Amino acid sequence: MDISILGIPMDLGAGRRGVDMGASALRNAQLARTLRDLGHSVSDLGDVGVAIPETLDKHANGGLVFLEPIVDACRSAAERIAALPETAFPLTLGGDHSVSMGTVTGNALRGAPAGQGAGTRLGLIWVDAHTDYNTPTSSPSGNIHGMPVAHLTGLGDPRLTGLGGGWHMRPEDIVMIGIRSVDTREREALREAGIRAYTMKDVDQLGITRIVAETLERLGGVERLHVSFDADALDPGVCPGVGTPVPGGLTYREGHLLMELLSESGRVTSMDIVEVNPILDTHNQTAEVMVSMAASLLGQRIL
Ligand code: HAR
Ligand code: MN
Ligand code: MN
Ligand code: MN
Repeated sequence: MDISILGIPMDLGAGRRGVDMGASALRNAQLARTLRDLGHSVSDLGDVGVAIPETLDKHANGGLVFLEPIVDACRSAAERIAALPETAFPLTLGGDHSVSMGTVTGNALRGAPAGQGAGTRLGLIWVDAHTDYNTPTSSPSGNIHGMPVAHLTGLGDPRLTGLGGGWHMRPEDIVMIGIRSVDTREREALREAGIRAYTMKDVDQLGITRIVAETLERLGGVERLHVSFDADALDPGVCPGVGTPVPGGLTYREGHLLMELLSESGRVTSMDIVEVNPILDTHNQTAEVMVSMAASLLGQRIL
């Protein structure tokens, strides 16, 4: 596979500093070399430009903290990804999870004819402790990393919902896995939208194997799948370097099995790794675990 790595070193969407260094930590954990050793051709496209928070005035624009620079970074990421050939596998490195508004949009627009509302159908597998389905009015924090999924489906602020020029995700094309932290108003909105979310209770009861089978069947009509992997989906014991840890997460093996089974499907065409926070990490463990997750998704096997 031709893998294109793109960094988006942005922590403007998170409530605390540090995930802007996530892309660097993932590169330092031998991401490119690991994927090359699997036989892939890997090109690192460098980073998208992101404003430096210390140079900005931290104000909330209609309930959205750092809205304008986040829109700019997401737009740059979307443009870079949309311009990649359809055969490339974009592997995007956050940054906080608000970068996914740019990466998912860019992947949907890849190979699509230009124009208002253009964009292809893309399945979204959201691996996260959180559902990230807040809107500016429901968000308890104003932090945009809690809002990307809502905006991808067209709910929320027009400056963020407009990144795809009228393209939006269909809620029925979204499946969430690893969920264990949902705000009250998010819960209602998710139910209303009909987004399938597998909680940690579901992981315990059904197991990853059945969840992946159901996910692939639910997304059966969608040709291309994007995996957006928030490091906090994994248990804080496995990935301590995250800004919003929630106990009771996926084990190391549950994470790998999820990636291995998705890899075997042959249908995943792009991936994000987000929310890695080296300031809060121990010896870059979280970045190393996330590199190993990417390797499993991209074909690494035990035997
Ligand atoms: N739900 C909370 C909020 O909106 C926190 C969610 C953000 N944390 C994340 N996202 N890491 O996955 O503020
Ligand atoms: Mn997230
Ligand atoms: Mn999260
Ligand atoms: Mn378990």
